[in-house]
Amino acid sequence: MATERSLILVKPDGVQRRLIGAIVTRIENRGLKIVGMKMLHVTPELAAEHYAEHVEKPFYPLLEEFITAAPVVALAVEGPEAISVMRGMMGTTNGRESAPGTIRGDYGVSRQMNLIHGSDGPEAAVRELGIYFKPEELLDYEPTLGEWVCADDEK
Ligand code: D4T
Repeated sequence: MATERSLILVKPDGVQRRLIGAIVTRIENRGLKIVGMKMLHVTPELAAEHYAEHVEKPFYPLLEEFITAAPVVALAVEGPEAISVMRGMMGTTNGRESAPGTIRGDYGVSRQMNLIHGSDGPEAAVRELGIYFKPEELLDYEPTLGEWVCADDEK
């Protein structure tokens, strides 16, 4: 078991629909630790860096238009297996197919406007955290309730 960090974005639709609080609350309630948080406007250059694997895909122009259309909230989220825990909480890409109980399944019906991004593996997490955060913007602290979230051998 490993403590991991994941790059999470509340996408422009989540910001515009006033779901920042609902999404952050779910992350906190799950017991994950927020170690970085900022609001920013994604530029076309940043979008191309983040979505490098999709830049040549037919849907990319619309994806770029969407992700740059309003601010996002970027979060660095830490916890035991935080990457897969967050992916599970997010649900599948298309909100229409996402299970109830997931963020996308509870709040969305769209494939593009799917509210949240989360790193899909350890390498992606390191790369994406490096895109959105300077090292000094990721904070180390001991959460007061940490010892009641999971056992020492799960950290
Ligand atoms: P992200 O990367 O935003 O967390 O979403 P996923 O990991 O769930 O999905 P993805 O990488 O396959 O797609 C990235 C992003 O592109 C949007 N998209 C995707 C789109 O607008 N049209 C499409 O046809 C596809 C496949 C949705 C998420």
